[in-house]
Amino acid sequence: MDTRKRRRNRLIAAVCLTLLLLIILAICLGIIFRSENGASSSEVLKTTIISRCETYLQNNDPGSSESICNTLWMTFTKAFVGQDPCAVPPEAYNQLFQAINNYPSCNRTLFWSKTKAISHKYTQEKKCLETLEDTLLGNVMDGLTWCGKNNSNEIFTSGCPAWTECTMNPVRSFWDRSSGLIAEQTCGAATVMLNGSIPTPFDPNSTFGRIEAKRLKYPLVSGLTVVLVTQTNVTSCENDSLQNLQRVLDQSLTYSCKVVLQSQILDCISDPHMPCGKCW
Ligand code: DVN
Repeated sequence: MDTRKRRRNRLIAAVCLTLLLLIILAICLGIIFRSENGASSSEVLKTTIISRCETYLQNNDPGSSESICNTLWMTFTKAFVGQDPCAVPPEAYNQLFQAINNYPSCNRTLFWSKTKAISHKYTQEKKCLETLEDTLLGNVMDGLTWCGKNNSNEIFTSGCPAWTECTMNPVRSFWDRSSGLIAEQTCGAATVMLNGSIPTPFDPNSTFGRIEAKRLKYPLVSGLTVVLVTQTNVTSCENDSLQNLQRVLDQSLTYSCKVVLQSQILDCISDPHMPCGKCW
């Protein structure tokens, strides 16, 4: 009996030791894997955001407090970390936008829709107008993806809900909130660059159509100029979707529309002596 008991105890001890060794091996492999593959996605995102923030402030607001970028990161992550990635409403970012709220001065806001590249090339080269992505938060977040998950401190930069998968995802809610705020803060004459090479330059389901156009209110805003960017001169400002835009706008706003060849804008951008007003 004793021999059998001793043999059974030795087997149990061997199994426990094996399990313990496997657990230690798994932890070591995890640490090695992570160190070999560098930082976690959360650390990569934080580094990207903080460095973009610091670069933006160095270029645009050198005297600003050093703590702004950490405040940006902290209030940004509070909006979505630990949350279902399809249950993050635009209001989740309220604290972030209360902390960081720089907007273009009057007469300088440029909206855009399906013209991202040329709009940004224009604002970055000519410095006359500013898009949302030329503000601190828009600049820092442009092109990034992020989400969290229920009851977890993890931050993911892949595998997040797509733009149309669910409307209250962290990325889309950020852009909806920031777009609404820049429109509400717009004053004086506003401009929008629309794409004259597509059938509906004004898409009511776009961010500009759903959110921004509706928030341009007289008398804070005096009017809207549409710059209809075309490759050839076949498009006109009489396009049906532009008639629809005029119906969506506050009827007290002045409205104008101008067809402009993309080549004219690009020539203007590339000529540092050409004043902004000559680009269209
Ligand atoms: O006025 C601008 C600016 O203020 C911005 O905040 O909103 C306006 C531009 O948004 P928009 O009117 O929807 O214009 P677009 O060109 O249809 O979409 C702008 C961006 O939103 C796209 O470039 C996408 O961003 P990305 O991935 O290129 O960095 C994103 N987007 C819009 N619809 C999307 C989408 N991304 C994926 N799937 C979609 N269906």
